[in-house]
This record gives sequence, C-alpha cells and structure tokens, in this order.
Amino acid sequence: MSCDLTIHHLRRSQSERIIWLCEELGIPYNLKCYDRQPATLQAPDEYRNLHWSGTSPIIQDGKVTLGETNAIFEYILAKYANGQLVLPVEHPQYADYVFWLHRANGTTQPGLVAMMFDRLRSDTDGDFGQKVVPTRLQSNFQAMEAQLGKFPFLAGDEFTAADCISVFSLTTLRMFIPFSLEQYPSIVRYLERIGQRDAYKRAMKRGDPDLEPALSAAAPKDPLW
Ligand SMILES: N[C@@H](CCC(=O)N[C@@H](CS)C(=O)NCC(=O)O)C(=O)O
Repeated sequence: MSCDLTIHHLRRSQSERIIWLCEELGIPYNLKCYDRQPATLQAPDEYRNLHWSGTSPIIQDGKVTLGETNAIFEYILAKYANGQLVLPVEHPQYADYVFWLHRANGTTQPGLVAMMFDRLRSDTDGDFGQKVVPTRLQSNFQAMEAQLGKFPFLAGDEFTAADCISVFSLTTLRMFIPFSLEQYPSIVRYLERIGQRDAYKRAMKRGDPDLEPALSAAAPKDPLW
C-alpha cells in the first residue's frame, strides 16, 4: 500500500518507539532502516543529512521532515490516530497520561544519557563524550537562529506555547549555565520581543519580582552556581 509516512529508523535507537506507535495505531508507513557507525555508534551521514538535528527518530510525511520524539508522537497522534491511544482532557487520568507522555524524554532519558556521557568521559579519552553535547547544542541554537531569522516566533507569525516552553532555556537557565547569545542576533531580537510582552512581564514580576530577566545577549554575570 502506498503512503506518505516514512519512518527513518536508526537501529538500536528510540525510533523503535515510532514504529511501535504506528503498529499500535494500525496505520500504514514506509520503513527505512540505518545502522549506526560501528566505531562511534553515531548515526551514518545518510541519516544525518535527513534533518539538521541528525538524531533519531526522524520521519517524513509528504513535504514534512520532522525530528524529536515527542514532536513526532504529537504529530502522528494528531494527524493519524483518530483518538486512539490518547486520553481526552475530560478523562479522570488525563493528568497521568500527559505527565508520563512527557516524562520519559523530558527527565528520565536526559538523566540516563547524562550518566552515559559521564561513563564515556571516564572510560575513553573523553573526546567523544565531551564533543557530542556541545555540538548538538550548537546545531540546536543555529536552527533556532535560522527559524527566528525568518519568523518572529518559533512556530511562525503567531506566539504559541512553543515559545512559552522554550524561553526559559535562553534566559533564567543561563543564570545557572552562563553562555552568551552574541553569535545569535535573531535569538537576541526574539528575546527583546518576548521581554516586551505584557504577559511575560506580569509573569516574571509575579514569580520573581527581584529578578532582572536575562534577556540580553551577554552571558549573565554572577552565575547562581
Ligand atoms: N531528544 C531527541 C534525542 C535524539 C537522540 O539523541 N537520538 C539518538 C538515538 S536514541 C541518536 O540519534 N544517536 C545517534 C547520533 O547522535 O548520531 C529525541 O528524542 O528525538
């Protein structure tokens, strides 16, 4: 059967969850499998070239190429699930559903992956473990910069919850991990726009009245840690 949805599966990786999701939903999909590079266990170049993130999972659906597990879950569930596998907001256990839906990749896995990189740092010359995270972060900020160079907000012309969830990492979190945004002028202009939003001003005033939001390009001085 022909279909638009293709799952790019990096073997031994979390893209197995996308295959499983589609099997549970009983929806058609094409499957393309890739092996990790034997020496580094990284994705092969053919995989990396599919999406700037270069990490598994990645799907393609018509003209859309999408990375990031939870985004792919939301996309497939919203577009193809017809209500299957999703608890509606009226359900008494909706809060449990939404919590566990996001917990795995929001907390459990980052914690385990941090432990994995620590192990790599101590087991090897440290080179690999030390390079992977900064490289990924850099491509993340470069992609944000490109997006915000084209649009005022992350999802385009409209301010959305995607902005609400993303700004903390660019502002208050920098008080714990100071880094400069000087090389990202579009992100800096975006933060200026965010800082002018009445709701953001109200929120910061209510929650942290004695805090000057870290909205400028320079790395915050006097880190909290
Ligand atoms: N937060 C990302 C993490 C993606 C990720 O790190 N995937 C791993 C596989 S489990 C990967 O692609 N590793 C190979 C590589 O980095 O080259 C997501 O959930 O999509």
